Amino acid sequence: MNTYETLLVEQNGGVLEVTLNRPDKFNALNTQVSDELVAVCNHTAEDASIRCILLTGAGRGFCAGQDLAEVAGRGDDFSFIEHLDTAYNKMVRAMRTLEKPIIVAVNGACAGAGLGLALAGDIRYASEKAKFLPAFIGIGLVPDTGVSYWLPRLMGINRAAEFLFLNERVSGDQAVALGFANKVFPHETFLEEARALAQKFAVAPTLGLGLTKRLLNQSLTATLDEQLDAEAQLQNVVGHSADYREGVAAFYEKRQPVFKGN
Ligand code: LHQ
Repeated sequence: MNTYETLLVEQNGGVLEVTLNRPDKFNALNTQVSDELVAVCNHTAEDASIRCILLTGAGRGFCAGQDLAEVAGRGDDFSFIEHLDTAYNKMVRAMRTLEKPIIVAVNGACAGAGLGLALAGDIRYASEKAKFLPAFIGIGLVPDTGVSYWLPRLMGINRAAEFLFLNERVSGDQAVALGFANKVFPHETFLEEARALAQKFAVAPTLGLGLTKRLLNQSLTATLDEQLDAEAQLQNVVGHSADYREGVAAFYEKRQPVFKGN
């Protein structure tokens, strides 16, 4: 396993629990954090014993977005393009192309590129203490880290415009109503709920989940014909897998299936 300085990383069974660990900075992002998250995704892709990632934050915040101390006052030669390409965009791409589920457990403030990080996961559970804030326009920036991609798709373009233009601060309940968080739980239990879901995924057909994620990713820009073709292609892959054979056998034998992930 790699060593990480900005993350706590612990494997429990088939779940890799990853905690953003800069609590004094509300887990604000810098290039090191995003590089380490890319390394976590690469490691997870290669290690068959990891079948799900659970991502959360240490302390009061989930992630306050860009660490402003690192970019404030940078001169005209600072390239936002280069910074985003080499840091946060790489992180989003690594998370979306990782063909294993990523659960994001939002424990507190989730702002700016931190919102983009949360949206790059597959399922979001929120604590009652979570608050979501675009933050970008608050400092005169446009959305980045995929936020302008996900929000119109998840909540509709009219609600996305309101949320982004007004820089609204919304609770977990509001995030569920708007369609970008899945569930909210009391702060005391929400991480246990997220862990329980992660353990479920850790014994699920991992290949099937991964290829479902691939289908969902491509559905966002595909035609119906393209999607039907992709479904048929990928069904032909999982349809020859050990987990499919086990699933059907367990159904007829009236027992719980034991999925190995392949
Ligand atoms: C922070 C931060 C932070 C450093 C709280 N940085 N210290 C941008 C630029 C360049 C290229 C790439 O892309 C981006 C994308 C972006 O992410 S833009 C958006 C950047 N983020 C923000 O503007 C959010 C700023 N923070 C906030 O609005 C609030 O702090 C939130 C809503 C996160 C939390 O509010 P509160 O619970 O009221 O806590 P607080 O404001 O008191 O903050 C706690 C501490 O965390 C505080 O430090 P201090 O030493 O005073 O206790 C903050 O300065 C620090 N902190 N966010 N992004």
